[in-house]
Amino acid sequence: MMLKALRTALPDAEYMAIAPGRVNLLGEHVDYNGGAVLPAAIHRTIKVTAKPNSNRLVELHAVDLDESTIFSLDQLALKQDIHDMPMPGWAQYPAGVAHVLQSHGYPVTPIRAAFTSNIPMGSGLSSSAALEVAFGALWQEIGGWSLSRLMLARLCQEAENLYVGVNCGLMDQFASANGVEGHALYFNTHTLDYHLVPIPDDYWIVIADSNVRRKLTHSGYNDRRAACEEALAILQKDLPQIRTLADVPPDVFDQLAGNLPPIVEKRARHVVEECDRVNRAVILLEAGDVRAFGSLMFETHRSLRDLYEVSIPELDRLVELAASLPGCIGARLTGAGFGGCTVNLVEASATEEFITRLKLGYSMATDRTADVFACRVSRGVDAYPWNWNTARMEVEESG
Ligand code: NG1
Repeated sequence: MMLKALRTALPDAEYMAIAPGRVNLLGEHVDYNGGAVLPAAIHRTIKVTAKPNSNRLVELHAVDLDESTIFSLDQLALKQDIHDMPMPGWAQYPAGVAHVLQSHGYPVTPIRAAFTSNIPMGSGLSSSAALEVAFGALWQEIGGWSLSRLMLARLCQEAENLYVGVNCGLMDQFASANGVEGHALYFNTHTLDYHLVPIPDDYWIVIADSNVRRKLTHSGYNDRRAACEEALAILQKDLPQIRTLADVPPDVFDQLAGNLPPIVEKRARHVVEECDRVNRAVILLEAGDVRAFGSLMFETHRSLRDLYEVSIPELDRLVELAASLPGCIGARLTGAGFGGCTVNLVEASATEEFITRLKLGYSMATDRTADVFACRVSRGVDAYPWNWNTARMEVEESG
């Protein structure tokens, strides 16, 4: 379906880029506190096809929204289309990437492009990062520049921070750019070092979308960031050597926690303990102790609910229901919170029944329907020359 619509929108495409969304297995709200995270790229993607233009214009068609816009590569700072009207919100992601690439000296090729996505929007699966990374890789492929995937992710993050105006960490773009099939990425957001952690293939990652679109994400997210900054500044008086909250061991935090205002203490405690959980979790996963890893997912959910206070009743219901179902060894909200999805770790043989029963339980406990799906852990972004007449449609359709 995705490819047919793309072919209709741009039959003479010459390039294709595919970028995945991501789910974060552990390490929530630590990527802006210098902690390590454990995301995995998922088998839900954004696909972009493109053909170079002979003028200075970028002509974009969002197939799923059936909306189009045209903007000039010479006037990106204005965030306007060629009729001097504000660009649609979705166009700011590719425009932001083009702007940042140009400002770093990479010549961006004007294009006609169409894109489609099966990553649910606004649900914590990083559809925006995938959109940025897809366009970044596409322009890189057309331009033929050598640019590491890490650098590409950083430029896309810069686009999101400075152009779109969302002050996010690097996790999302990193995962979309660097994902590896069957593996989570243990990524230190301070040093930018990472290594691969295999996910055992007798377990499935199951995502449950509460279908509560996120509200107050912006203000809630920024409040949490501000509390973390306040905590860091206070703790640095006693611990001048620390650069981020991730540098504070939990036992040291316990000794100094009384110096923090109560709300700030709760927020910082989540971060300090979550950083510690991720480090323990990786050792467990590498030792094959998936069950103990799953327990840490439940712990993270409690911490996000009670200390960081970013859960909502619907996400709590999904996690409680999951915990009661056979074969589920871990569940928690994923992403920023305030709505969106949970991530569940489920024994392969129990996955089908888990999905059916979770959906049923959720619709009985709330007046909503959840979208629940198992997902394969996929590779990161890819971009290459494309020709519809020689394309291997069946392979690409599954990617
Ligand atoms: P989601 O919820 O996937 O948008 C957000 C941030 C991440 C990270 C998580 C919390 C954006 C675009 N991304 O992710 O960088 O901080 O929250 O761990 O805001």
